[in-house]
Amino acid sequence: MTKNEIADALAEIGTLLELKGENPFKVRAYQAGARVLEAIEEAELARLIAAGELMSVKGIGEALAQKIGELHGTGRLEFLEKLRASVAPGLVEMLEVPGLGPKKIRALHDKLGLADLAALAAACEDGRVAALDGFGEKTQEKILAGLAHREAYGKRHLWWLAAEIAQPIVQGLRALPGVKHAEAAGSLRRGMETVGDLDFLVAAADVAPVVEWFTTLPRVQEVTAKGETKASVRFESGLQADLRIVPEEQFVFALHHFTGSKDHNVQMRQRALARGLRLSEWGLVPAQAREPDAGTAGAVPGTVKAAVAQTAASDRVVVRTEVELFKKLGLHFIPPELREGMGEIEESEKGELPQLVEAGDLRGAFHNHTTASDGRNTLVEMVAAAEALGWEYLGIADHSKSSFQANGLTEERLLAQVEEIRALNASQRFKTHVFTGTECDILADGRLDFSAEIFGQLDCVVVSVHNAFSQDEATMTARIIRAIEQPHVTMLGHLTGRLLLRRESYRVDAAKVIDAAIANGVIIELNASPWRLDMDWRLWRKAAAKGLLCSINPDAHETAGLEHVRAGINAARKGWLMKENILNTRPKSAVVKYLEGKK
Ligand code: DGT
Ligand code: CA
Ligand code: CA
Ligand code: ZN
Repeated sequence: MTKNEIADALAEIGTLLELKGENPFKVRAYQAGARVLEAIEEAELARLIAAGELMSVKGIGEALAQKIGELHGTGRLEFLEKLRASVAPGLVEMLEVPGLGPKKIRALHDKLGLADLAALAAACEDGRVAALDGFGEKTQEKILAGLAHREAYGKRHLWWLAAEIAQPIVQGLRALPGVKHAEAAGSLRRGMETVGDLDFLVAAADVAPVVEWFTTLPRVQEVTAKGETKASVRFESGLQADLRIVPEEQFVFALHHFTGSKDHNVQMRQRALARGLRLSEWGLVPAQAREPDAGTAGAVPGTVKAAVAQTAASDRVVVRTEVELFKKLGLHFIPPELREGMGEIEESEKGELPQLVEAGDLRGAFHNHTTASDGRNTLVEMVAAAEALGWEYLGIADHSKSSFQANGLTEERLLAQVEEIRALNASQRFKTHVFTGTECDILADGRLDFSAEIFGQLDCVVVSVHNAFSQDEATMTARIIRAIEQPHVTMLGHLTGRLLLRRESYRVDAAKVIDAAIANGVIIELNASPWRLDMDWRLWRKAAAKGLLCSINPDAHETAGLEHVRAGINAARKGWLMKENILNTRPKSAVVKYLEGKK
């Protein structure tokens, strides 16, 4: 386990102990231990454990040292597993309600006997929560709003988390005997920022063993359907998944159909009909294929499936790959990310689809945090991780002084970091070059946290909004435009501030900001954090065509966060972006030139 994962485990222990009403000193020891760990470098932690010297670190006593050692060595902790099992799941769920921490949940449980969200909602509705010491009307309202939010958002899941669940399942399906092909289709394959449910597709002759394997996966909480050719399950996280099993010759049609989107499918079917063909998840057949007699095996008379079943084998259009399927309809291959029914079929027909950016095109990334502000890994650790990814460069952009809640840097600390980075580059310790920078707050009136003189000493200036979210659209738009009009600004961070499934965007006129960014030669980032993916993919195609330059920024707060650029690549592809549209596909020398040209 990495030190950040261990820190998370310690923090979780603290939370669970607090939920159980344990001794506050014990609770605090775990919370403090988590923070202490974050300040130690990974290699140093390994050394301390190996040498048995963990207890020499201030804030780590015997109990913690033993648990850290166990987690580090085995990736598991029996103590934590038992603790999890001893706390009612309903209480843990309450932690996700904004405004509720372990202390309040404890009080709700002890004084009102509440143990799950349904009971909590009922108690809020009849005013029992407001009457409780330390709660009041305002808190009760906030809890109710949080519950309503949860209801609305709880139905979808972040692409990143859904992909983490889906990947091993696809691998597992492919490894089953008799399975010819397996893919995850649906919105996941199209790279949507959120996913409603997973759609697995398998080509196999023998259905039963595949269904058996799928419905007995470790994290399956409930099997909601189990039929002859399909099954549906719900995982512990609430995510649901459909599995469909088809004969090998139908696989490509089913894959295309269940990849969607619905709009894309409708247009494809119309296109097929215009060419005298009928396209469905079952196959591609001549539109005038004879209507079947009643009783065709497994097919409802009059349906396309029946038509396919009745069509002489020689009439059926044989297709082995999606490339061939598109070709039969006079089209070039359309990557799944573009299948949103937003003009991709027309462009494909003309042979004018873009050559979409790929993960391998990235040479580095900007906008990353370190322990200097609110990151969880040191500068050196971040650079080492970037080097391990094969990146030519890494841009650091810690928060600025107004973001005090994120330990933002003052001028003095920023300039000290610049020195540290220059020394690191000069030492040639890493192959990855480090660009200096800041994620500078855009103040409420559009001024910036640092002067032009400070900016002049940095390679890259990212400016972002982190407060006064409730401004009206005109004020917010003018504020952001004022910020990006200032000299030395390289790029605008997270345009709308949205947190997917958690927090709405602030109000801003994106079109106006895009025009201003282009006019001022400022980049807009595609923040690749799976919770942000901001600016939204729906805006990129038009913006890039107008000349806006993109940068895919992980906004990493720890080494593992650098890999979030994958989510950014997805969103960029959905936005029709090509390599040329993105700064961090350029080699270091070209990036240096670009940044210098901005000064
Ligand atoms: P999701 O799950 O809400 O994130 O979105 P999808 O796109 O994965 O939708 P889902 O799971 O309901 O269905 C998977 C695909 O199956 C969908 O993208 C297109 C296809 N599909 C589903 N229902 C229909 C339909 O009524 N008509 C057509 N043409 N295709 C459909
Ligand atoms: Ca789906
Ligand atoms: Ca589905
Ligand atoms: Zn930010």
